[in-house]
Amino acid sequence: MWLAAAAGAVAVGAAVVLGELLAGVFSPSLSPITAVGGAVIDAVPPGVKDWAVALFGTADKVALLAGMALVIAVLAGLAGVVEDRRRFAGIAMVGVFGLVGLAAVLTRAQATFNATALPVVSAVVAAVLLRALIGRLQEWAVNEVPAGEDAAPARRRFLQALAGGAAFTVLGGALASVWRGAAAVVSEARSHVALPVPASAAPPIPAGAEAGVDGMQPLVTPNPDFYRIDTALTVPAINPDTWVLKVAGLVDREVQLSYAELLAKPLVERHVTIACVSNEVGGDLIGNARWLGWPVRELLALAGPQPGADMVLSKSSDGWTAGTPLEVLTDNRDALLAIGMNGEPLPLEHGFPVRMVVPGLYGYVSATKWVTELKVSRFSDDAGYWTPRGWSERGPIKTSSRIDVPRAGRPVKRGTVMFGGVAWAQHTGIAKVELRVNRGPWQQAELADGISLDTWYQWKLALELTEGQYEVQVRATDSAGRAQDEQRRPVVPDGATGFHTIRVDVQP
Ligand SMILES: Nc1nc2c(c(=O)[nH]1)N[C@H]1C(S)=C(S)[C@@H](COP(=O)(O)O)O[C@H]1N2
Ligand SMILES: [Mo]
Repeated sequence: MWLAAAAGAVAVGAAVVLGELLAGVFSPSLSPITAVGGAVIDAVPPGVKDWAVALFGTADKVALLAGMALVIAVLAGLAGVVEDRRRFAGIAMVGVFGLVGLAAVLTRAQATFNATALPVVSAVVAAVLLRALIGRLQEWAVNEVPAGEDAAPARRRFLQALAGGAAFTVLGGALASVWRGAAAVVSEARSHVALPVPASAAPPIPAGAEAGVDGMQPLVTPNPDFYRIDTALTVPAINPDTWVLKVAGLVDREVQLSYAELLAKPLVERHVTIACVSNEVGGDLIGNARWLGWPVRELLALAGPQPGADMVLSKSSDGWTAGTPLEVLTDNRDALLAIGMNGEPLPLEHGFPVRMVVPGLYGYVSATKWVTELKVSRFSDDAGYWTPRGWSERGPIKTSSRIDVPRAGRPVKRGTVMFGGVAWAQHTGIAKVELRVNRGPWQQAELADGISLDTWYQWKLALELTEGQYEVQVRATDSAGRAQDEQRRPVVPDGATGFHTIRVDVQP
């Protein structure tokens, strides 16, 4: 019975630790343990909370985690014993644990679809491990009865698997808790950041900026839905109190900036749509947010770039770099050292405490998250992370457009069919969006007001369509009169081109 209980505890322990390690890799906000703990905190009556705080003081969270570990271990041990008595009964218990995890994840404020993956993965892994361990234990028990000497290999197999699982749980658990600790300290620091009132507020969103088509993506992308692209295996956890940005290289004087100093600067708030060079035509690696920050040109002016410099190599705490034309960082556009995203301090995944946001350039040459250094340099002397890996040295965003409605694969009814989507030409603006059906004449769509030249624009067009299959394409023209490139090109080396093309199935 005790061995079966140990098997249960190890199976579930290893699976929970795996979930935490995966959360460490992908995003701290996915942690199932954090979700369950958060749900417990929300669910207990205030009296119990007061009692816990009085009893454990600032160690209340550690006490909660220890309590959760104890409860999980006891229930998991029980699952082992039950599985040993009746096949699949323990697995059913593990399934219930998974459902509890899933429910906890779904009740969190920032619930996302991705967050549901980890409790499911953990439950499946726990069930497989439990079955494997109990299977070996039973083999050993069966062999022991008729002939004692046959028991040795079966016993070894069980004990080895048990020890392996236990070692993974302990070592993985230690690693996960170090990550957790670092991320928790930084999340706590982030929650205490009070974003200053901007000296220059974002211009209000024009009343006509929403095209008003059902099923379109929101004009301003909520933080939890904002695409995330980076090379960071674990999200860097940077304490804002110790963060400093160094400006060095070809400058008259080196400058250092602390987080507190940055917050005290006259900040500006602007809507800017950023995009990834890996965004396929029609893809979703693009998002629009309201960024709060200090213009990079003001910081560079303090340092005084020297003649001959033509690039700024921004570096992140994990060593990633981007090479941005000096000209773009010093012209009149709102290239920002950003600290806020849609009214919140930057989320950890999006570069907390400070990142760069540069209107008009793809992220890989401009949008350095967790930024810690700006080295004023020359393109002939330095290169950003992706340039030696086959991507272009320069990465201006290409004018493009996307059809969001009707959704791919969703048949529509004949008659008036509403089309809607977005178009962007950052820092130039969009002048015109057109659609064509089955390569017929281009028809001009109704273009919504832009928030600014640096954001995407929504558009819509109602077309009369009879039953049948249609190919619909979209084309944007920027405010300088340049139509988007028709030629289909892949994302490498400097961004995809071509018209977003969808098939529409119109039904009677
Ligand atoms: N430190 C760091 N910053 C980075 C990257 C990275 O890999 N590491 N990727 C860049 C790329 S390729 C893009 S498209 C944007 C994406 O920003 P987001 O994840 O906030 O949407 O971040 C940029 N900043
Ligand atoms: Mo990117």
